[in-house]
Formats: sequence, structure tokens, C-alpha cells
Amino acid sequence: MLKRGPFVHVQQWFSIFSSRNYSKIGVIGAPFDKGQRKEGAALGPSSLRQSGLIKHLESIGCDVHDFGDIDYQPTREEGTVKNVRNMKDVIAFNEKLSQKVSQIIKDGRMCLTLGGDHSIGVGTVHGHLKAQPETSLLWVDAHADINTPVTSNSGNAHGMPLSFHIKELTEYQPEIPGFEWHSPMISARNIAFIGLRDVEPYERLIIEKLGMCALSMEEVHGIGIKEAVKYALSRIDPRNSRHIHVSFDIDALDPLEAPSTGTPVRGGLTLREGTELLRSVHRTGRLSAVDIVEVNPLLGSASDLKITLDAARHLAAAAAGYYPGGWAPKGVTDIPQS
Ligand SMILES: [Mn+2]
Repeated sequence: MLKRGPFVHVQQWFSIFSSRNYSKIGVIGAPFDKGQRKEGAALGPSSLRQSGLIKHLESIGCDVHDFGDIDYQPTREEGTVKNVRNMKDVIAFNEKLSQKVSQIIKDGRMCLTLGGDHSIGVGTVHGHLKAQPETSLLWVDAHADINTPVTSNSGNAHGMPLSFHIKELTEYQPEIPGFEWHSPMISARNIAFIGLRDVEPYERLIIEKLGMCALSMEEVHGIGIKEAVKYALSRIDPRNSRHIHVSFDIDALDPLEAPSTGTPVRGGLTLREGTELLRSVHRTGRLSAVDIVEVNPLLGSASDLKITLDAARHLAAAAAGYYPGGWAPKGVTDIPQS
């Protein structure tokens, strides 16, 4: 039996508040996996839907509109950009995605994008910034994804999306034919990383040169996830005034929590930390876009996939403000009698 006291009142207030705070969500699928070599991440949106992610959001009280998938057939033509594999497809896919994300946000819905590999962050962040230029970005990831085509070792676009968005990196980008629709629209001071644990030397150099807020797993471990999120938001949104975009790579979670992904790294966030992170951002009232990327249904066993899809569903619910303490039925104050 719970004691009556201030703590219980706080919980009650919070649950009453939460139960009224239904999220309006627009879901867009981004079935694209040409930003890296492994096939399968393009099947992410369909397997996330099949796993009941959208039904789950509805069951917790969200008003969800599913806008379907971005319709795109990869050309598989090699582009003319040195050291970026499939750049032509990356550019064409993301142009469509950017437009859709803008439209969903302008319609007043939180845009939930289901990836796809992380190269789709080119379109989601661009589309968000077009709709809401005053936006800060939380990049939740084991990797920094901030290579330019010049610094990249792999030539994989999923390791570069951030570099394309950052104003301070403009002069370090090569000419990219067909990419004229895109321009860098965010300053490095409005971007923070959480969950880093596999950062390449040139990526670290960029982070340091630009003075970016980068919380690796060491900092998360040191101060705890709640403080880490609070600190990151205070750095990238010091006046509590900006919209917030969370680009959540499922590989930010530990492989024990999300094994079906292309570039897993041990020592990651627990699912509890991931959901706490998203709930914290939701509580600001300014979370307007979330990407969940790099779920690859072709990797791992059936049980690995189920664990990964479950994790993604919990993350989506947390972003929508799901309160794990539950809600009493709306408008009912008494326990029914026989
Ligand atoms: Mn990533």
C-alpha cells in the first residue's frame, strides 16, 4: 500500500497531465539502405509496422496518421561524387523524404520517420529545418556520422549525414551534383551527441574544432542519462525555446537490446536509458521529429529481430510521451462495483 504523501501527489499530477497530453503523430517510412553496404535496412519500415508499432501508439492514446513509405526505386548508378557510394540515390531519395517531413511538421504533427539506414537523416533533418528553422538536434548514436566525403574511410553515406547539415562545415564539402536542393541549415552549437562509443579520428577532430556537445557512453555512465539529456538540451537549446529533433540510431542501444542492426557496438545504452531520454525530451513539449533508423530485419535470428523491434516500439512510445505508470480510464473516478 502506498503511503499518502507529496511523492504520490506528484505522481498523480504527472499521470493526469500525461493522460491529457496525447501526441499527434505523422509516420513516414523511409525504406532506403543504399547509405551503406548491407541489404535489409530498407525493410525496416515494413517490419516495424508489422510488429504493431503504429497500433501500439494508437493504443496509448496517440492520434496517428500513417503517410506510408517514400516511393523510390534506386537507380544503382554510381554517382559522380568521389568517395560516396550511391550518392545519386542518396540525393534523390532524401529530396523526396525532406519534402514529406516538412509537410507532416507543417500539418502540426510530430514526424516519426522509420528508417532505413542513417543516410535518411539527410532528408529528415533538412525537411524539419525547412519547416521549423529554429530547431536543435540530438544525435543519439554509437557513431558520430559526421564524416565529410573527404574524411570518410568507408565511403558510406550513413556515416556522413550530419556533416551535410552543419553550416560551419560548408567550406569542407566537395561539389555534389544534384544536391543543390540541400544546404546546411544548422549551426554546430545546436547539435549534441548522446551515446558515442565508436568515433573515428577525423570525426573527433571535427567535434573538437566545432566545440560540439558530445556525450559519449563515458559521460552518460558518469552523470546518468537524465542529467546527460538535461545537459545536452541546456547546451543546444539554452533558452528552452527551440523545436527539437531526435535522430535515434537503434545502434545507440546496446546490442543486447537491439541486435538486428548493421554496425553494433558493445557497451551501449540500455532500453531504459533510451526510453528515459525520449520521455525527457517529450516532456519539454517541443519534440517535433524523431527518426528511428538502422533496424535491419535481415540480420540476426528471429529472436534477435523480435527484441530489436520491441525496443523500437518502446522508443516510439516514449517519444510519444507514454507514461509507464499507466493511466486510469478517462472520466472515471470510482472503482466499479459488482
Ligand atoms: Mn547512425
